[in-house]
Amino acid sequence: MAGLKKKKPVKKANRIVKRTEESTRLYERAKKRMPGGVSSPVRSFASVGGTPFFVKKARGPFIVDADGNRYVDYVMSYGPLLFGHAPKAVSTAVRAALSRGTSYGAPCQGEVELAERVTKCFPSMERVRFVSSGTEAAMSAVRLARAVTGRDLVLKFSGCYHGHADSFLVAAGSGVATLGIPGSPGVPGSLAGLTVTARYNDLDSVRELFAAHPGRIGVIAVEPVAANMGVVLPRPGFLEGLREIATREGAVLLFDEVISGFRLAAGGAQEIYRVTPDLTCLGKILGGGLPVGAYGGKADLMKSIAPDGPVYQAGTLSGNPIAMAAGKAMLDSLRPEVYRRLEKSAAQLEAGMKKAAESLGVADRLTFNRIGSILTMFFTGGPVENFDDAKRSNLEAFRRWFHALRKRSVFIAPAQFEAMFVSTEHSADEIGYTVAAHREALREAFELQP
Ligand code: HOZ
Repeated sequence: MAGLKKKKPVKKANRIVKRTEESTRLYERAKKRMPGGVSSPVRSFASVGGTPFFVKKARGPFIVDADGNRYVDYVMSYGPLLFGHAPKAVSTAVRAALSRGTSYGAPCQGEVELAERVTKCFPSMERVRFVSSGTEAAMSAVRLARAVTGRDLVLKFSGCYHGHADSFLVAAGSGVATLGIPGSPGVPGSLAGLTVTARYNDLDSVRELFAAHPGRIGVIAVEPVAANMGVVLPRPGFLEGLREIATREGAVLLFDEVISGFRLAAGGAQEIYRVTPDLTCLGKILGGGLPVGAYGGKADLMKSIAPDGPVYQAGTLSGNPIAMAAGKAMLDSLRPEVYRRLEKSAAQLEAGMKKAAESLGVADRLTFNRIGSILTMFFTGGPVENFDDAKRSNLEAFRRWFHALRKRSVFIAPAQFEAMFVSTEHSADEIGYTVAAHREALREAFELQP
Protein backbone atom coordinates (compact mmCIF):
# COMPACT_ATOMS: atom_id res chain seq x y z
CA MET A 1 0.00 0.00 0.00
CA ALA A 2 1.32 3.40 -0.94
CA GLY A 3 1.77 6.07 1.73
CA LEU A 4 0.08 9.44 1.72
CA LYS A 5 2.09 11.59 -0.65
CA LYS A 6 3.08 15.02 0.58
CA LYS A 7 1.80 16.89 -2.45
CA LYS A 8 -0.29 20.02 -2.52
CA PRO A 9 -4.00 19.21 -2.64
CA VAL A 10 -5.40 19.26 -6.15
CA LYS A 11 -7.38 22.41 -6.89
CA LYS A 12 -9.24 21.48 -10.06
CA ALA A 13 -11.87 18.85 -10.74
CA ASN A 14 -11.19 18.59 -14.43
CA ARG A 15 -11.57 14.90 -15.24
CA ILE A 16 -14.96 14.94 -16.90
CA VAL A 17 -16.72 11.71 -17.85
CA LYS A 18 -17.56 12.01 -21.52
CA ARG A 19 -18.12 8.51 -22.88
CA THR A 20 -20.78 6.21 -21.42
CA GLU A 21 -21.85 4.24 -24.51
CA GLU A 22 -20.36 0.89 -23.52
CA SER A 23 -21.89 0.92 -20.02
CA THR A 24 -25.23 1.91 -21.53
CA ARG A 25 -25.02 -1.02 -23.96
CA LEU A 26 -24.18 -3.42 -21.12
CA TYR A 27 -27.02 -2.07 -19.01
CA GLU A 28 -29.53 -2.62 -21.80
CA ARG A 29 -28.30 -6.21 -22.19
CA ALA A 30 -28.32 -6.75 -18.41
CA LYS A 31 -31.89 -5.52 -18.00
CA LYS A 32 -33.07 -8.21 -20.41
CA ARG A 33 -31.63 -10.97 -18.23
CA MET A 34 -31.42 -9.66 -14.66
CA PRO A 35 -33.99 -7.80 -12.49
CA GLY A 36 -33.12 -4.13 -12.81
CA GLY A 37 -29.99 -5.20 -14.69
CA VAL A 38 -28.10 -5.71 -11.42
CA SER A 39 -27.22 -8.30 -8.80
CA SER A 40 -27.97 -5.98 -5.87
CA PRO A 41 -30.60 -3.20 -6.02
CA VAL A 42 -28.69 -0.09 -4.85
CA ARG A 43 -26.25 -0.49 -7.75
CA SER A 44 -29.00 0.19 -10.29
CA PHE A 45 -28.99 3.95 -9.52
CA ALA A 46 -32.75 3.47 -8.95
CA SER A 47 -32.97 6.29 -6.45
CA VAL A 48 -30.79 8.78 -8.31
CA GLY A 49 -31.79 7.93 -11.87
CA GLY A 50 -29.51 7.53 -14.85
CA THR A 51 -27.50 4.59 -16.07
CA PRO A 52 -25.12 2.73 -13.79
CA PHE A 53 -21.62 2.25 -15.10
CA PHE A 54 -20.21 -1.23 -15.51
CA VAL A 55 -16.79 -1.87 -14.02
CA LYS A 56 -13.94 -3.16 -16.15
CA LYS A 57 -11.19 -3.15 -13.53
CA ALA A 58 -10.10 -1.51 -10.31
CA ARG A 59 -6.86 -0.81 -8.51
CA GLY A 60 -5.95 1.19 -5.42
CA PRO A 61 -8.41 4.07 -4.95
CA PHE A 62 -9.61 3.90 -8.57
CA ILE A 63 -12.32 2.06 -10.43
CA VAL A 64 -12.41 2.02 -14.26
CA ASP A 65 -15.63 1.58 -16.19
CA ALA A 66 -16.34 -0.18 -19.48
CA ASP A 67 -15.82 3.11 -21.37
CA GLY A 68 -12.42 3.63 -19.81
CA ASN A 69 -13.46 6.38 -17.37
CA ARG A 70 -11.44 6.29 -14.16
CA TYR A 71 -13.18 7.29 -10.93
CA VAL A 72 -11.88 7.99 -7.45
CA ASP A 73 -13.87 5.32 -5.64
CA TYR A 74 -15.48 5.86 -2.23
CA VAL A 75 -17.83 2.89 -2.50
CA MET A 76 -14.96 0.46 -2.00
CA SER A 77 -17.36 -2.45 -2.49
CA TYR A 78 -19.45 -1.01 0.39
CA GLY A 79 -16.68 -1.50 2.90
CA PRO A 80 -14.43 -4.52 2.42
CA LEU A 81 -11.58 -2.74 0.67
CA LEU A 82 -9.65 -1.17 3.52
CA PHE A 83 -6.47 -1.19 1.40
CA GLY A 84 -8.13 -0.17 -1.84
CA HIS A 85 -8.72 -2.42 -4.82
CA ALA A 86 -6.48 -5.42 -5.46
CA PRO A 87 -3.99 -4.95 -2.60
CA LYS A 88 -0.84 -6.97 -3.19
CA ALA A 89 -1.00 -9.05 0.00
CA VAL A 90 -4.55 -10.22 -0.71
CA SER A 91 -3.99 -10.80 -4.44
CA THR A 92 -0.88 -12.89 -3.75
CA ALA A 93 -2.65 -14.97 -1.10
CA VAL A 94 -5.64 -15.54 -3.40
CA ARG A 95 -3.44 -16.62 -6.31
CA ALA A 96 -1.56 -19.07 -4.07
CA ALA A 97 -4.82 -20.48 -2.64
CA LEU A 98 -6.31 -20.82 -6.11
CA SER A 99 -3.46 -23.08 -7.17
CA ARG A 100 -4.45 -25.46 -4.35
CA GLY A 101 -8.10 -25.83 -5.42
CA THR A 102 -11.26 -23.77 -5.15
CA SER A 103 -13.52 -25.58 -2.68
CA TYR A 104 -13.16 -28.80 -0.70
CA GLY A 105 -16.31 -29.65 1.24
CA ALA A 106 -13.90 -30.57 4.02
CA PRO A 107 -12.10 -28.55 6.69
CA CYS A 108 -8.91 -26.70 5.76
CA GLN A 109 -6.07 -25.03 7.65
CA GLY A 110 -7.11 -21.58 6.42
CA GLU A 111 -10.30 -21.74 8.50
CA VAL A 112 -8.34 -22.47 11.66
CA GLU A 113 -5.91 -19.66 10.94
CA LEU A 114 -8.65 -17.13 10.22
CA ALA A 115 -10.67 -18.24 13.26
CA GLU A 116 -7.61 -17.75 15.46
CA ARG A 117 -7.16 -14.22 14.13
CA VAL A 118 -10.85 -13.30 14.48
CA THR A 119 -11.05 -14.49 18.08
CA LYS A 120 -7.86 -12.59 18.89
CA CYS A 121 -9.19 -9.34 17.40
CA PHE A 122 -12.64 -9.86 18.97
CA PRO A 123 -12.19 -11.37 22.45
CA SER A 124 -15.99 -11.55 22.82
CA MET A 125 -15.99 -14.14 20.03
CA GLU A 126 -14.56 -17.21 21.73
CA ARG A 127 -16.00 -19.41 18.99
CA VAL A 128 -16.71 -18.40 15.41
CA ARG A 129 -18.67 -19.96 12.56
CA PHE A 130 -17.80 -18.91 9.01
CA VAL A 131 -20.54 -18.36 6.46
CA SER A 132 -20.56 -16.66 3.06
CA SER A 133 -22.15 -13.26 3.68
CA GLY A 134 -23.21 -10.79 6.33
CA THR A 135 -26.84 -11.65 5.65
CA GLU A 136 -26.16 -15.28 6.42
CA ALA A 137 -24.27 -14.34 9.57
CA ALA A 138 -27.11 -12.19 10.95
CA MET A 139 -29.78 -14.71 9.99
CA SER A 140 -27.90 -17.52 11.73
CA ALA A 141 -27.06 -15.46 14.81
CA VAL A 142 -30.75 -14.67 15.29
CA ARG A 143 -31.65 -18.34 15.01
CA LEU A 144 -29.10 -19.09 17.72
CA ALA A 145 -30.34 -16.25 19.93
CA ARG A 146 -33.93 -17.44 19.59
CA ALA A 147 -32.89 -20.99 20.39
CA VAL A 148 -30.88 -20.19 23.52
CA THR A 149 -33.43 -17.77 24.96
CA GLY A 150 -36.51 -19.72 23.88
CA ARG A 151 -38.01 -16.38 22.79
CA ASP A 152 -39.21 -15.44 19.33
CA LEU A 153 -39.15 -11.65 19.21
CA VAL A 154 -36.29 -9.77 17.61
CA LEU A 155 -35.71 -6.15 18.53
CA LYS A 156 -34.01 -4.09 15.85
CA PHE A 157 -33.63 -0.38 15.18
CA SER A 158 -35.31 1.45 12.35
CA GLY A 159 -32.73 2.34 9.71
CA CYS A 160 -30.35 -0.42 10.76
CA TYR A 161 -29.70 -3.06 8.15
CA HIS A 162 -28.69 -6.62 8.91
CA GLY A 163 -28.94 -8.15 5.47
CA HIS A 164 -32.02 -9.36 3.69
CA ALA A 165 -33.17 -12.29 5.83
CA ASP A 166 -36.93 -12.24 6.54
CA SER A 167 -36.66 -11.23 10.20
CA PHE A 168 -34.68 -8.13 9.32
CA LEU A 169 -36.67 -6.68 6.42
CA VAL A 170 -38.66 -4.49 8.77
CA ALA A 171 -37.91 -0.75 8.85
CA ALA A 172 -34.57 -1.65 7.31
CA GLY A 173 -31.84 0.66 6.08
CA SER A 174 -29.54 0.45 3.05
CA GLY A 175 -31.27 -0.40 -0.24
CA VAL A 176 -34.60 -0.97 1.50
CA ALA A 177 -34.52 2.62 2.75
CA THR A 178 -33.12 3.94 -0.50
CA LEU A 179 -35.89 2.39 -2.55
CA GLY A 180 -38.50 3.41 0.04
CA ILE A 181 -39.69 -0.16 0.66
CA PRO A 182 -41.45 -0.25 4.07
CA GLY A 183 -41.31 -4.03 4.37
CA SER A 184 -40.88 -6.65 1.69
CA PRO A 185 -43.73 -8.61 0.13
CA GLY A 186 -42.84 -12.26 0.52
CA VAL A 187 -42.02 -11.86 4.19
CA PRO A 188 -45.04 -13.46 5.91
CA GLY A 189 -46.87 -11.06 8.20
CA SER A 190 -46.62 -13.64 10.95
CA LEU A 191 -42.82 -13.53 10.67
CA ALA A 192 -42.52 -9.76 10.26
CA GLY A 193 -44.71 -9.51 13.37
CA LEU A 194 -41.94 -11.16 15.34
CA THR A 195 -39.64 -8.18 14.71
CA VAL A 196 -40.20 -5.08 16.79
CA THR A 197 -38.41 -1.81 16.08
CA ALA A 198 -36.99 0.83 18.35
CA ARG A 199 -35.39 4.19 17.55
CA TYR A 200 -31.63 4.29 17.26
CA ASN A 201 -30.04 6.21 20.14
CA ASP A 202 -33.29 6.08 22.12
CA LEU A 203 -33.06 3.76 25.12
CA ASP A 204 -36.57 4.65 26.26
CA SER A 205 -37.96 3.20 23.04
CA VAL A 206 -36.12 -0.05 23.86
CA ARG A 207 -37.42 -0.12 27.44
CA GLU A 208 -40.96 0.48 26.18
CA LEU A 209 -40.75 -2.53 23.86
CA PHE A 210 -39.52 -4.78 26.66
CA ALA A 211 -42.36 -3.51 28.84
CA ALA A 212 -44.88 -4.16 26.07
CA HIS A 213 -43.60 -7.69 25.40
CA PRO A 214 -42.49 -9.05 28.78
CA GLY A 215 -40.30 -12.16 28.52
CA ARG A 216 -40.70 -12.36 24.74
CA ILE A 217 -37.74 -10.48 23.22
CA GLY A 218 -34.85 -12.87 22.62
CA VAL A 219 -32.37 -10.58 20.92
CA ILE A 220 -31.45 -6.94 20.57
CA ALA A 221 -29.77 -6.61 17.16
CA VAL A 222 -27.90 -3.39 16.51
CA GLU A 223 -25.22 -1.88 14.33
CA PRO A 224 -23.04 -0.41 17.11
CA VAL A 225 -22.15 2.28 14.61
CA ALA A 226 -25.00 2.52 12.14
CA ALA A 227 -23.84 2.73 8.55
CA ASN A 228 -26.89 1.74 6.54
CA MET A 229 -29.02 4.84 7.16
CA GLY A 230 -25.91 6.76 6.33
CA VAL A 231 -23.36 6.88 9.13
CA VAL A 232 -24.98 7.48 12.51
CA LEU A 233 -22.89 7.31 15.66
CA PRO A 234 -24.13 5.91 18.95
CA ARG A 235 -24.70 8.63 21.52
CA PRO A 236 -22.62 8.30 24.69
CA GLY A 237 -24.29 5.69 26.87
CA PHE A 238 -26.47 4.16 24.15
CA LEU A 239 -24.51 0.94 23.70
CA GLU A 240 -23.85 0.66 27.43
CA GLY A 241 -27.60 1.08 27.98
CA LEU A 242 -28.37 -1.70 25.52
CA ARG A 243 -25.90 -3.96 27.32
CA GLU A 244 -27.58 -3.23 30.62
CA ILE A 245 -31.10 -3.80 29.32
CA ALA A 246 -30.18 -7.03 27.52
CA THR A 247 -28.53 -8.44 30.64
CA ARG A 248 -31.39 -7.41 32.90
CA GLU A 249 -34.04 -8.76 30.54
CA GLY A 250 -32.25 -12.00 29.68
CA ALA A 251 -31.98 -11.15 25.97
CA VAL A 252 -28.98 -11.69 23.72
CA LEU A 253 -27.15 -8.53 22.63
CA LEU A 254 -26.09 -8.94 19.00
CA PHE A 255 -23.67 -6.46 17.46
CA ASP A 256 -23.76 -6.40 13.69
CA GLU A 257 -20.20 -5.38 12.90
CA VAL A 258 -20.33 -6.36 9.25
CA ILE A 259 -19.30 -2.81 8.34
CA SER A 260 -17.61 -1.58 11.53
CA GLY A 261 -15.63 -4.77 12.17
CA PHE A 262 -11.93 -4.30 11.31
CA ARG A 263 -12.75 -0.95 9.70
CA LEU A 264 -12.99 1.28 12.76
CA ALA A 265 -10.42 -0.74 14.68
CA ALA A 266 -9.08 -4.28 14.47
CA GLY A 267 -11.57 -5.14 17.21
CA GLY A 268 -14.42 -3.16 15.65
CA ALA A 269 -16.82 -0.80 17.40
CA GLN A 270 -16.85 -2.99 20.50
CA GLU A 271 -13.15 -2.25 20.96
CA ILE A 272 -13.72 1.50 20.57
CA TYR A 273 -16.81 1.79 22.76
CA ARG A 274 -15.74 -0.94 25.21
CA VAL A 275 -19.10 -2.64 25.24
CA THR A 276 -19.16 -6.42 24.99
CA PRO A 277 -22.00 -8.05 23.07
CA ASP A 278 -23.08 -11.67 23.45
CA LEU A 279 -22.92 -12.34 19.72
CA THR A 280 -21.16 -10.54 16.87
CA CYS A 281 -21.66 -10.69 13.11
CA LEU A 282 -18.81 -9.97 10.75
CA GLY A 283 -18.38 -9.78 6.97
CA LYS A 284 -16.89 -7.44 4.37
CA ILE A 285 -13.25 -6.82 5.45
CA LEU A 286 -13.18 -10.29 7.01
CA GLY A 287 -13.16 -11.74 3.49
CA GLY A 288 -10.67 -9.28 2.03
CA GLY A 289 -13.11 -8.57 -0.81
CA LEU A 290 -14.29 -12.15 -1.22
CA PRO A 291 -17.65 -13.44 0.02
CA VAL A 292 -17.24 -14.25 3.72
CA GLY A 293 -19.32 -13.68 6.81
CA ALA A 294 -19.02 -14.97 10.35
CA TYR A 295 -20.87 -14.99 13.61
CA GLY A 296 -19.62 -15.86 17.02
CA GLY A 297 -19.68 -15.27 20.73
CA LYS A 298 -19.05 -16.92 24.05
CA ALA A 299 -18.23 -20.63 23.85
CA ASP A 300 -21.20 -21.29 26.09
CA LEU A 301 -23.59 -19.79 23.52
CA MET A 302 -21.88 -21.18 20.44
CA LYS A 303 -21.98 -24.73 21.78
CA SER A 304 -25.62 -24.80 20.70
CA ILE A 305 -24.58 -24.64 17.03
CA ALA A 306 -24.58 -27.93 15.12
CA PRO A 307 -22.75 -30.27 15.32
CA ASP A 308 -22.00 -29.41 18.98
CA GLY A 309 -25.65 -28.57 19.58
CA PRO A 310 -29.06 -28.70 17.91
CA VAL A 311 -29.20 -25.31 16.16
CA TYR A 312 -28.69 -26.19 12.53
CA GLN A 313 -26.74 -24.05 10.10
CA ALA A 314 -24.48 -25.22 7.27
CA GLY A 315 -22.98 -24.25 3.91
CA THR A 316 -21.02 -25.83 1.08
CA LEU A 317 -18.96 -22.68 0.52
CA SER A 318 -18.59 -21.83 4.22
CA GLY A 319 -14.90 -21.64 5.13
CA ASN A 320 -14.01 -21.55 1.45
CA PRO A 321 -10.22 -21.87 1.15
CA ILE A 322 -9.73 -18.93 -1.21
CA ALA A 323 -11.88 -16.61 0.88
CA MET A 324 -10.14 -17.76 4.06
CA ALA A 325 -6.75 -16.99 2.50
CA ALA A 326 -7.93 -13.53 1.44
CA GLY A 327 -9.29 -12.85 4.92
CA LYS A 328 -6.10 -14.00 6.59
CA ALA A 329 -3.95 -11.76 4.35
CA MET A 330 -6.26 -8.86 5.14
CA LEU A 331 -6.25 -9.35 8.88
CA ASP A 332 -2.48 -9.81 8.94
CA SER A 333 -2.16 -6.34 7.40
CA LEU A 334 -4.12 -4.58 10.17
CA ARG A 335 -1.59 -2.55 12.12
CA PRO A 336 -2.16 0.55 14.29
CA GLU A 337 -0.57 2.79 11.64
CA VAL A 338 -3.25 1.66 9.17
CA TYR A 339 -5.95 3.18 11.37
CA ARG A 340 -3.89 6.32 11.94
CA ARG A 341 -3.55 6.75 8.19
CA LEU A 342 -7.25 6.11 7.57
CA GLU A 343 -8.19 8.63 10.26
CA LYS A 344 -5.87 11.25 8.79
CA SER A 345 -7.13 10.82 5.24
CA ALA A 346 -10.80 10.70 6.18
CA ALA A 347 -10.41 13.74 8.46
CA GLN A 348 -8.77 15.61 5.56
CA LEU A 349 -11.65 14.67 3.31
CA GLU A 350 -14.28 15.71 5.83
CA ALA A 351 -12.52 18.99 6.59
CA GLY A 352 -12.15 19.80 2.89
CA MET A 353 -15.78 18.98 2.17
CA LYS A 354 -16.97 21.09 5.11
CA LYS A 355 -14.78 24.01 4.10
CA ALA A 356 -16.18 23.90 0.59
CA ALA A 357 -19.72 23.95 1.98
CA GLU A 358 -18.87 26.89 4.24
CA SER A 359 -17.33 28.85 1.41
CA LEU A 360 -20.52 28.41 -0.61
CA GLY A 361 -22.73 29.35 2.34
CA VAL A 362 -24.56 26.00 2.46
CA ALA A 363 -22.94 24.41 5.53
CA ASP A 364 -26.11 24.79 7.62
CA ARG A 365 -28.00 22.66 5.08
CA LEU A 366 -25.63 19.72 5.56
CA THR A 367 -24.60 17.35 8.34
CA PHE A 368 -21.36 15.41 8.37
CA ASN A 369 -21.27 12.20 10.39
CA ARG A 370 -17.90 10.49 10.46
CA ILE A 371 -16.03 7.98 12.52
CA GLY A 372 -12.64 6.79 11.30
CA SER A 373 -12.82 5.98 7.60
CA ILE A 374 -16.60 6.03 7.15
CA LEU A 375 -18.46 9.23 6.43
CA THR A 376 -21.89 10.41 5.33
CA MET A 377 -22.80 13.91 4.30
CA PHE A 378 -26.54 14.26 4.88
CA PHE A 379 -28.45 16.90 2.97
CA THR A 380 -30.13 18.18 6.11
CA GLY A 381 -29.18 20.41 9.01
CA GLY A 382 -28.13 18.31 11.99
CA PRO A 383 -27.97 16.54 14.18
CA VAL A 384 -28.61 13.18 12.49
CA GLU A 385 -28.93 10.66 15.29
CA ASN A 386 -31.57 8.26 14.02
CA PHE A 387 -33.45 7.22 10.91
CA ASP A 388 -36.11 9.94 11.25
CA ASP A 389 -33.35 12.56 11.22
CA ALA A 390 -31.67 10.89 8.22
CA LYS A 391 -34.94 10.76 6.32
CA ARG A 392 -35.24 14.54 6.51
CA SER A 393 -32.45 14.71 3.92
CA ASN A 394 -33.14 16.55 0.69
CA LEU A 395 -32.90 13.58 -1.68
CA GLU A 396 -33.26 15.74 -4.77
CA ALA A 397 -30.18 17.76 -3.78
CA PHE A 398 -28.37 14.48 -3.03
CA ARG A 399 -29.30 13.21 -6.49
CA ARG A 400 -27.83 16.29 -8.16
CA TRP A 401 -24.70 16.08 -6.01
CA PHE A 402 -24.23 12.40 -6.86
CA HIS A 403 -24.45 13.01 -10.60
CA ALA A 404 -22.25 16.09 -10.44
CA LEU A 405 -19.57 14.06 -8.64
CA ARG A 406 -19.91 11.15 -11.02
CA LYS A 407 -19.56 13.55 -13.97
CA ARG A 408 -16.28 14.70 -12.39
CA SER A 409 -15.03 11.11 -11.95
CA VAL A 410 -15.80 10.66 -8.26
CA PHE A 411 -17.85 7.60 -7.37
CA ILE A 412 -19.93 7.54 -4.21
CA ALA A 413 -22.81 5.20 -3.38
CA PRO A 414 -25.90 6.17 -5.39
CA ALA A 415 -27.89 6.56 -2.19
CA GLN A 416 -28.08 9.03 0.69
CA PHE A 417 -28.44 6.19 3.19
CA GLU A 418 -24.98 4.69 2.66
CA ALA A 419 -21.43 5.66 3.67
CA MET A 420 -18.37 6.95 1.88
CA PHE A 421 -15.49 4.55 2.52
CA VAL A 422 -11.92 5.84 2.60
CA SER A 423 -9.05 3.39 2.07
CA THR A 424 -5.34 3.61 2.83
CA GLU A 425 -4.87 4.19 -0.92
CA HIS A 426 -6.74 7.49 -0.98
CA SER A 427 -3.80 9.87 -1.01
CA ALA A 428 -3.79 13.65 -0.53
CA ASP A 429 -4.02 13.91 -4.34
CA GLU A 430 -7.24 11.92 -4.58
CA ILE A 431 -8.69 13.70 -1.58
CA GLY A 432 -7.74 17.12 -2.96
CA TYR A 433 -9.32 16.19 -6.27
CA THR A 434 -12.47 14.95 -4.52
CA VAL A 435 -12.83 18.14 -2.49
CA ALA A 436 -12.50 20.25 -5.64
CA ALA A 437 -15.11 18.09 -7.39
CA HIS A 438 -17.36 18.25 -4.34
CA ARG A 439 -17.22 22.05 -4.34
CA GLU A 440 -18.47 22.14 -7.92
CA ALA A 441 -20.99 19.40 -7.18
CA LEU A 442 -22.42 21.38 -4.26
CA ARG A 443 -23.11 24.29 -6.61
CA GLU A 444 -25.14 21.94 -8.78
CA ALA A 445 -26.82 20.26 -5.81
CA PHE A 446 -28.08 23.59 -4.46
CA GLU A 447 -28.44 25.19 -7.90
CA LEU A 448 -26.06 28.04 -7.01
CA GLN A 449 -24.85 30.50 -9.60
CA PRO A 450 -21.25 29.83 -10.72
N1 HOZ B 1 -26.58 -3.46 1.23
C1 HOZ B 1 -25.33 -3.18 0.65
C2 HOZ B 1 -24.86 -1.80 1.06
N2 HOZ B 1 -25.05 -1.46 2.41
C3 HOZ B 1 -25.40 -3.30 -0.85
C4 HOZ B 1 -24.13 -3.69 -1.39
C5 HOZ B 1 -24.07 -3.78 -2.92
O1 HOZ B 1 -25.03 -3.50 -3.60
O2 HOZ B 1 -23.00 -4.10 -3.37
